[in-house]
Amino acid sequence: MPTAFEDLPTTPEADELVDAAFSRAARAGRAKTGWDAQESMVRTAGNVVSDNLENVVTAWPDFDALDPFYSELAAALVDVDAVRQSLSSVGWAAGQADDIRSEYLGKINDADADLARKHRKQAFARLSDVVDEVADDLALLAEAREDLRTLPDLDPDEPAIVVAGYPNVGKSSFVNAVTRAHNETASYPFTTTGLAVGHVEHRHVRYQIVDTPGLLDRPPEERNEVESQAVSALTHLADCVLFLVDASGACGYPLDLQSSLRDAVAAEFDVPLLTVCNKADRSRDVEADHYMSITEDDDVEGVLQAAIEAVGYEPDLPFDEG
Ligand SMILES: Nc1nc2c(ncn2[C@@H]2O[C@H](COP(=O)(O)OP(=O)(O)O)[C@@H](O)[C@H]2O)c(=O)[nH]1
Ligand SMILES: [Mg+2]
Repeated sequence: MPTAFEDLPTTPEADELVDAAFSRAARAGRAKTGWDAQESMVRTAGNVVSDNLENVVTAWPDFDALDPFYSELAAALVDVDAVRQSLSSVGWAAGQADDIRSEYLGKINDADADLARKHRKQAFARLSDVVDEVADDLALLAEAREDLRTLPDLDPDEPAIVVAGYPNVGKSSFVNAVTRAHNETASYPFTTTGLAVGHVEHRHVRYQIVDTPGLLDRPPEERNEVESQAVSALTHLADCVLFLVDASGACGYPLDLQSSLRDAVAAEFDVPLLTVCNKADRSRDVEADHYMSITEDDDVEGVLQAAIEAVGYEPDLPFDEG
């Protein structure tokens, strides 16, 4: 399932667009002579500029209509207001290009071939100016597109189990272990925010298992603005949180710190949170909902099933299961 921004087409640079418009126009002109050639060049250049600018605008999804998970994640990565502003400027420029084409086609209509050539040159200069005026906007949109295309392959409509806990408690080990056990593709990192996702299937429902290094592995007050925004996006996605603790202390974080992080995460997420004591082969010395050892393969599947149960997902079946 493509993310909201995966299919955004490349945004042309201002120079590229002007070059493309004028060379297409020159080709159209070469097929004709005299007045006809000038008329055809203005029509073609105007169309190429306005169509391309219009396409940039229409390719973007409406931020207000996006699933909150994606609109918040997008806000973590790009300045949404700046993107909106640039889209509106580019839309304005598309309209200007349209107007210039009509205006100069009108002038050429009443002109002889010589005067038509002068009008055509003026029309080109004005088209070029209009595109130049939005050069910065086109550059901003091109950059925003690059940033947003890397959004993780998470589906707001699929149930999601979010795995949290301090570094080295076993989050990645858990995601990898359950993903492998279900013969699914391994999780992969989403570098911008550190999100990684694995999948498991249970009773024909696909669950997303989301690893959260750099996000839900430290106290909220230590997150920067982008991280806070990404966590906020995650709260829209999560259907259940697995909070891993390591009672053995091998992870390097004392238990009281781990407990207060768990309380902070529980307060942020409005979904069931299960406390899981991992590395139970080393220590079980903490109150938890589940005790597991990934290295010993002890109750890993049990924890996954408990999470799936906590999600309580009821698919809309197209038919009765009978
Ligand atoms: N003894 C023991 N070590 C574990 C267990 N689960 C993970 N580890 C080890 O803990 C370390 C950190 O695990 P990792 O999955 O990278 O933690 P993350 O930082 O939370 O993703 C690795 O060396 C794992 O092999 C476990 O159940 N028992
Ligand atoms: Mg990890």
